[in-house]
Amino acid sequence: MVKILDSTLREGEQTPGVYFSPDKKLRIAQMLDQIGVNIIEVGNPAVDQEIALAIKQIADAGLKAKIGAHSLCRIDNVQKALDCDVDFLGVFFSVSQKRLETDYHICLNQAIDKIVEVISYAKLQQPNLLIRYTLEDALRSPLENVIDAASAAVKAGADIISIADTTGYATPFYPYRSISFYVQTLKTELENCNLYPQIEVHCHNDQGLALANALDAYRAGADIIDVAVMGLGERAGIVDLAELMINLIDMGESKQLWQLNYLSDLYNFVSEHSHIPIAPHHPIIGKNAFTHYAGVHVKAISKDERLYQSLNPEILGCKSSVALGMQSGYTAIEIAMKNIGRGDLVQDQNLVNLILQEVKKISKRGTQIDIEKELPSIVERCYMERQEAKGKRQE
Ligand code: HCA
Ligand code: CU
Repeated sequence: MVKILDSTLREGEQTPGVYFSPDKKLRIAQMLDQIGVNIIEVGNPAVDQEIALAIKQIADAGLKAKIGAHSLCRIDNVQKALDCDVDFLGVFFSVSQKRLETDYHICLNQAIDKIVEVISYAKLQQPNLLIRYTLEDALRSPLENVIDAASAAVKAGADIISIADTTGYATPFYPYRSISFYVQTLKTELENCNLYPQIEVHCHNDQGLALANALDAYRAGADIIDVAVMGLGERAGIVDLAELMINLIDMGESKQLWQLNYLSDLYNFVSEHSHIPIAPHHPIIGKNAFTHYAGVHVKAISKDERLYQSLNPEILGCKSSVALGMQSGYTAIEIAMKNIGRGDLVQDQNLVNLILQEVKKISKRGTQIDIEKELPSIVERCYMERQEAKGKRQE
C-alpha cells in the first residue's frame, strides 16, 4: 500500500504570495487527515516562529496522519523541529557535483559527514522519530553520490530516503533520466548492503511531467509519494493530490483508502485562502471536470454518461452537468429546462428551439450562462414570445 505525503503547508506555502495563518494550516491539516493522507509536512520551524507554532499546534491536534517538519541539514534547525513534538523529520541536502562545488564548496565526503552528523543527532534525541533524508536534485546528481549519501544516511538512522526531482528534470521516456531508474537502482543497491529504507519521491512539474514521473516511480516500487493541493509549490509546483489519488486507484490501489468526497471542500478552502483560483478545466476538481457542452456530447451523455466520461463523478461525491452556449444543441436545452423545473414545457419543440437560439445569442457575450440564475427568465421570455406569436396567428 503506497503512502501519500502532502506538502501543501510546506512546499505549497513556497508558492509566491501564498500564506496560510496557523488557524488555516490547522484546518487544512484536519481536512487532509479526514481524506486519509498518511504524512502531513507542515513547514520548516526555522523559517519563522509562527511556522514553529503552527507545526506544534498540528502535532498536538490528535490527527491520524504523521505530522512532519522540514529542516535544513543543520543541527540548530533540527533541534527547532524536534522542539515542535513532530513524528516525522525531513532533512535535505544535495549531493549533485555542481551544488557541492558551486554553492556548498565542499567535497562529497564532507557532505556525507554533515548528513550523518545531523541524522545521528536527530535519532539520538528522539529514537522513535521517523527520519527522512532527501537527495535534493537527485536526478542531476551522479548515481554514485546518490547511493553513497543514501546508504550513509540510512546507517545513521534515516528511515526514508526521498528522491527529489527538484527541477522537474526527470522523464519516464529516457531510461537514465527516469525516476523509476533511480528508485530501482537505489532499492537494489541498498538491499545489497542489507539496508531497507522506505523510498519516497518528490516530483516537480517544470516540464508538466510531475504526475507521470510520480506514477513511473510508483510502478517501480516507491513507497511514499509527495503531493500538494492544486499542485502548489515552487515555480510550476509539484504533483496534484487529487490527480495522484485518482491515478493510483486506476493503477490498482483501493479506493477505500481515501475519502475522495472531501476533496472538493479541501480544494475550495485552499483556493480561497491562497487566493489562487482552481482552473475550471482542472482534472477531477475543476468546475468543468464533469460538465458537458457541445451538442453531440450532450446528446450522447443523455443516453449514457460513459460515452464522454472515463471517470465516474460519484467516486468524488458529485454529478455530471451540462453547460449552455453557442456550442449547445437541442438536448442540452431540454436537460437544462428539466433541471430548473420547467420540464412541463419541453414538449413544445418550437419553444425549445427558440430558447436554443436565444442561448446562442447570449453566449456571444463570452461568459458562461448560469443555468440556475439565467435560464428561468430566458424560458419565460421565449414562452411569452411564443404565446404572443400564437395569439397573433389566431387573430
Ligand atoms: C526545497 C526543495 C525541495 C525539498 C524536498 C524535500 C525539493 O524547497 O527545499 O526536502 O524532500 O524539491 O528538492 O522541495
Ligand atoms: Cu520541492
